[in-house]
Amino acid sequence: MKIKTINTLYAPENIGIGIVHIGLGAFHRAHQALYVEKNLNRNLGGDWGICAVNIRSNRLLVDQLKTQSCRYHIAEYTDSQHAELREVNAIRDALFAGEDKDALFEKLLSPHTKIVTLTVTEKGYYVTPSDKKLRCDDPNIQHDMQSPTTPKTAPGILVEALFRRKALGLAPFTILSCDNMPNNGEITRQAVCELASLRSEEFAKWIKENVAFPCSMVDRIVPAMTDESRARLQAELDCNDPNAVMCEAFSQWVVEDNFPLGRPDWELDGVQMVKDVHPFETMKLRLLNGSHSLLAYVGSTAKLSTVADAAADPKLVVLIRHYMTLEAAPTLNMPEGVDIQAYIENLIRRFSNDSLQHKLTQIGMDGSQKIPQRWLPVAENRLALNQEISAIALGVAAWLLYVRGESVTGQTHIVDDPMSQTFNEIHARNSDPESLIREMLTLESVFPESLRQDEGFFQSVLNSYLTLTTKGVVDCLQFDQPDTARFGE
Ligand code: CS2
Repeated sequence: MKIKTINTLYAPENIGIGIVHIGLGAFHRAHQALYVEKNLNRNLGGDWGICAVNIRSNRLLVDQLKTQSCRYHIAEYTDSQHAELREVNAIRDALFAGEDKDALFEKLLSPHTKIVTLTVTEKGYYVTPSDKKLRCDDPNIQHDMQSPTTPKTAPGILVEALFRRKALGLAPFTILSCDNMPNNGEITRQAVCELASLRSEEFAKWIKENVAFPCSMVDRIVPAMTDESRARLQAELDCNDPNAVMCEAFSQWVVEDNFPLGRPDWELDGVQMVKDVHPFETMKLRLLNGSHSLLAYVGSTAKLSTVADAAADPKLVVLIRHYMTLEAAPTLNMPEGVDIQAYIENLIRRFSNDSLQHKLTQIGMDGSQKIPQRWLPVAENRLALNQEISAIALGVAAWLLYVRGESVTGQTHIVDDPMSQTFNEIHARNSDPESLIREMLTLESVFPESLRQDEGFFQSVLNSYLTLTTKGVVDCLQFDQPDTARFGE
């Protein structure tokens, strides 16, 4: 095994905090914090250190990080023989802001805080996946409406912090979403402004006019850490760090360049600072994340456990090649200079990285929040042109089966999704597949109107569901290897 180690070059104790990050998980540690680390290394210091915060879960990680002055390691695996082990000190403080958020507000109200970044997952924005409107009926949002000074949600925290900054005459920080949603900056703005307008229209108008919500596309495969992966890091890299993260070598970050209070000179650290992130976001969401979700749901009906297992199955590779090349790619406005064929082949290589034990169940969680941006715009777009959507139909069918919580052969699994209760109820009252699929496809928060009304969509999903449940997954995987010369038709 070839291991390269990279150490911090600056003095961590001299770093100022300019960024507050909400959502301290493995992804943040392996992605954004790495770009900040590179920036601090290159500049031999600076004031763009991070205060990383968890507002709901994972207090243990915060406590553990603090016991080692927030220093941790990233293990980047190119393959099972090549890895880079990097020391990271970019996170300068960590907070768990459960019931008591005073320390968090102190940071958010500091004039030194110029940027607030977020990785709170799709559901952490409290918007309805199909139309991206704030979910005012959610109990946590209701709480934040009634008690705005003691908020529980990320949008509520941002609104209260902006309110207090405005009252103090402090310029508002820039809010940068780093979650996998198209137009993530706009979605964040929408959630924050809707909540703020309940306090006063004038305040919401002030936010609209004064707060920047740049969009960003984030990309790096970072499986959740497990005892097994920690043991591997120890055995293979001699890394005995409970807070270490393991990920692939690939990393990409494309950020809309809109930071009124300034930003790190990230363009020198490999970040693509651009005017319009949208083509990058849709490309990545529909191709990478869309294929991931296909592998997760179809792969789990084939009883596979990791992405690498699924990518080792030739039939599943044909499925995602078909999906990407023939269904998703023709719906994209590709970013300038990107060779789509090479992008697709590179994704398949990345999925085959067998040193990452990326569990299909991790990708399968929160499907109700993910598939509306990964597959459904592709389906809408293609059905409007009378084009086939067989891979997406199979994906939706496999997902609808997955959320039953019980496989065709009777094995049960946990359905980790904010809508799991609804799925349970729908499955319980529909033993007949036709009525089941009909009712599922009427879910307004998931399916846009055009798909809810599309008989062709219903039939395709139903056919796949019937084949999946009566004949099995192998019969569903009769896709032809796409002829790449036909690409873009
Ligand atoms: C995955 C993503 O869990 C999921 O839904 O599709 O976390 C994926 O690994 C990243 O977006 C890759 O950049």
